[in-house]
Amino acid sequence: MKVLLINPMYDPETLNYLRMNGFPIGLLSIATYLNSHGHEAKILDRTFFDTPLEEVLSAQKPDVVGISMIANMCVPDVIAVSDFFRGRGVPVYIGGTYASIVPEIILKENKADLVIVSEGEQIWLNLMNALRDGADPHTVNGIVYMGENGEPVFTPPEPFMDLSLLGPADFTLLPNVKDYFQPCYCYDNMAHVYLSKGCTGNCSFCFNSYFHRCKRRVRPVSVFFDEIEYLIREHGLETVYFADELWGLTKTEREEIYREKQRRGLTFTWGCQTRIGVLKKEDLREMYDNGCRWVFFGIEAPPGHLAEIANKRLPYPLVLPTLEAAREVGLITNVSFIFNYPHETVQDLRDTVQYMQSLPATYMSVAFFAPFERSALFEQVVREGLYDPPKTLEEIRQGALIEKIHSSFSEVPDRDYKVIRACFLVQDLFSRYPEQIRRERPKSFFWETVKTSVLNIFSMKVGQWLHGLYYSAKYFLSMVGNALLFPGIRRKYGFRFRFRR
Ligand code: B12
Ligand code: SF4
Repeated sequence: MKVLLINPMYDPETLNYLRMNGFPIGLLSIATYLNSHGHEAKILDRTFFDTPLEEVLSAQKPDVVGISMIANMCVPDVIAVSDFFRGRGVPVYIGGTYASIVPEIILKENKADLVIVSEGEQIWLNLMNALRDGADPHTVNGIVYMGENGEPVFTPPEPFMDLSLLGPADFTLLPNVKDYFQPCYCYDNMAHVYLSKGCTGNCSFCFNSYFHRCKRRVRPVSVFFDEIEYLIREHGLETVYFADELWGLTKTEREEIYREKQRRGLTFTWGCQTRIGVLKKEDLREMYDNGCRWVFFGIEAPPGHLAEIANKRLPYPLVLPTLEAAREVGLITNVSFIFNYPHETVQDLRDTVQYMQSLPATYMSVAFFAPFERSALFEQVVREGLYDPPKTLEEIRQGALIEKIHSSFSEVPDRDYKVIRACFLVQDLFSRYPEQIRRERPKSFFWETVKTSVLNIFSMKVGQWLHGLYYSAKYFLSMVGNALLFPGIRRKYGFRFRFRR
């Protein structure tokens, strides 16, 4: 079967970044798997190529089109692409992390022939084999389709696949591999590649429990390194961001990574996201010695009842020593927190601010809680009547601006949240990398960001760049304004700038 897998473009109304690159890893994996089983799959990444769809259709003549919907930031293009192909008789299947949690809405608006829930490779193969053999695709597991009575029908879930059946992703499916590379902290030519999928955690706000069923699986390390080695040798990849939710859970796993990296003589730098409690000081040192330069820890709430709401289950006494150890061995650390938990009080936010300011992390990221369908916290806020969930794709699209508080779940005024978040952002602008990194890469985060933005002019259309510049300037000014113009709010939460941490 001829399959065209499409990564949709961002919604220009909600895209307030200059550019967000990143391999469409899920699509690459599905296309590679289909091709290795006798189908003919191609990828069109509309974040780079806005070739008119008429041209795409006449050049490729796909039997089926697949659209990836990993988040709510691409809804208008998902609709446009789907309407175009379905209007010309080509079936459209939609999948990805976000599509998986809102299949009913997609189907009720008649934007797909079916939605694929969770991991796509095996389900796609089963669907394509069914179509090739003239069988009914609705007999395939892991999909949702519109039943005759106008209600969505879920087929039984497809068991997770054995990841050792997946070979290295075929990057030749992307004609512009280098365009995906970007700077990350003070390191260049970075791309996201994944070694493991899923996480053992069950945080109440996260998509993991539904999407990965709290299971974590690891690919063969040699396959991961085949991908990296190809990207380094053919395209000059220098830095890897592990796209894993929970990197390096066991010592055996970490040691296998280091051994394989050394065996192949690869010297790339890298970073990852993991959990407090997984890594001791000697592990962090080993990571640094093996090229790691940054670690992202999701902390999300201070110890106490907010942590219980988040169901984070962190070993809190280890937070401070882990961050101190990471700093000492030379790793950049980024810790994330969530504001706007249901029923959060002014005192809760004060506690969160004090806790955050007590941590020796290089960066602190703040996100405003926005409920993900099918997560425990989503169910809670709907049950308590605090949240009226989106019922249409248009309402989903409206919810895509991440720095906006779409629904307030707490008694803290929105202005206070915005001011405190802006204070952390401004503080981060002046944060300093650990000494070892400053010696290795004497670059400033602030000036590197400015440089990247300017260089982006050359890789984007002028209109696109001006649009991005307008939003970025607006975002920057509102951030600085919020951080500096409300000293009363800063005092209310005991926020004091800690520059040059
Ligand atoms: C790398 C990454 C990116 C990259 C590349 C994204 C891309 N095009 O693949 C970049 C940096 C561009 C990015 C951007 C964003 N991301 Co992102 N990203 C990730 C990350 C870390 C890894 C994804 C990955 O490659 N995994 C490995 C592959 C194999 O898995 P996969 O992508 O899930 O693909 C499988 C299935 O989803 C399914 N599938 C995927 N696509 C399709 C398509 C079809 C047709 C079918 C049938 C199936 C299918 O099958 C695939 C193979 O098994 C995940 C976190 C995570 N670890 O999952 C977040 C994640 C997907 N991102 C997220 C978010 C919120 C965003 C942004 C909105 C960030 C922001 N705040 O601006 C944007 C939105 C981008 C958009 N297009 O709308 C959320 C989505 C949550 C949700 N349920 O909505 C996640 C889950 C992080 C999180 N925990 O919050 N992201
Ligand atoms: S630890 Fe991270 S990935 Fe795992 S369930 Fe919690 S938020 Fe999700």
